[in-house]
Amino acid sequence: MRVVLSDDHAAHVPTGELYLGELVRPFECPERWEHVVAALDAAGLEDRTSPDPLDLVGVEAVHDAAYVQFLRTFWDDWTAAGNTADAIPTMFPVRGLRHDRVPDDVEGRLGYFAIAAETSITAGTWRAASAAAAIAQTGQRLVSDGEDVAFALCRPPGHHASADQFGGYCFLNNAAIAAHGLRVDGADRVAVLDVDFHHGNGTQSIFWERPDVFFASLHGHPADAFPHFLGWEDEVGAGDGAGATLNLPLPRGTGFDAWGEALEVACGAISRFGAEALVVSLGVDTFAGDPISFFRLATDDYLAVGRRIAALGLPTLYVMEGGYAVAEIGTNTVNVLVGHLGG
Ligand code: SP5
Ligand code: ZN
Repeated sequence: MRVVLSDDHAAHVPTGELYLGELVRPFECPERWEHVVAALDAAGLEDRTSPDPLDLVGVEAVHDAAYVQFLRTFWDDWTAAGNTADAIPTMFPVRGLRHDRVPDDVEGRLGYFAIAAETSITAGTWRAASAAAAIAQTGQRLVSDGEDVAFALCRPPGHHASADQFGGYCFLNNAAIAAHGLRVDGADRVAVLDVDFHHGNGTQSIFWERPDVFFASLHGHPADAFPHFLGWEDEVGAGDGAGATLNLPLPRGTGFDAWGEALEVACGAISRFGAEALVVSLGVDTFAGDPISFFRLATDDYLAVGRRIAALGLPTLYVMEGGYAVAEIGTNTVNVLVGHLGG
């Protein structure tokens, strides 16, 4: 299996994460990447590729140009204003406030383009986030050019990033960029299967009105879990995209029996949709030992996840999303890939 990855992920190292009233060591950390690479080594998945340069046209097909410009230039503006610490948004254009005007003020713009205050922007955020998007694009092109399956080891993750907002540790929506790229490079219908513990609000919103990209997500019910404000089962898409979104929210304590049944439902829907290519938003924060999530999957279950996805028989790009049980993230992630390959 081709694996696309880059050391540039290490440029994004936030100092702290605002969590339950404290600044804690961020759950989304560079060690996650190291453990995945070590597990790839251990499994003999050593066919490594560096990303091609970022294709900005492909990025701006799913993100607003003004948002991309914000991400690229924000750190310079923030430091020019005299700030030295990581940037944490504190005020947002919520109910009753306007979001048709972008503030000039650096703090105002930070909140305008954000969904949550647990995600910091640092000096190296653009470097890492743009490299992650380039990794997804390179993996996508490998699949479009005929690889059966590839793995884009993206960090930071992407599925919470919408057309114009960051948060949930995400800046550019790597999976959405790849899904759109698969369309451009020849697949008439593409599916995104999001198996991260959290609802992929960004991916859903990007494809909400599109009939050509099916989005299916298994996740902790938004009544109980981040991102709190999207991911109910009555969200099915709109306009031309009505029926091309499938949400399978699941309760606290969900183990592999119930989770696997939901995966079966999602896979059935993807087959009926007639997808010609697949992007998997691969988060392993469904693991029982995950520190911020509440499903109960075991390490061996991930082999069965990969086998079921492979049975779809689609050209597939796996894109790394979440997973915060750092010591186990490598084995859990690689088990999906090994299962896909028939192990
Ligand atoms: C890509 C990804 O997995 N992003 C997840 C971002 C979640 N950030 C918010 C975490 C807050 C979790 N609160 C859990 C409280 C447990 N008592
Ligand atoms: Zn997650």
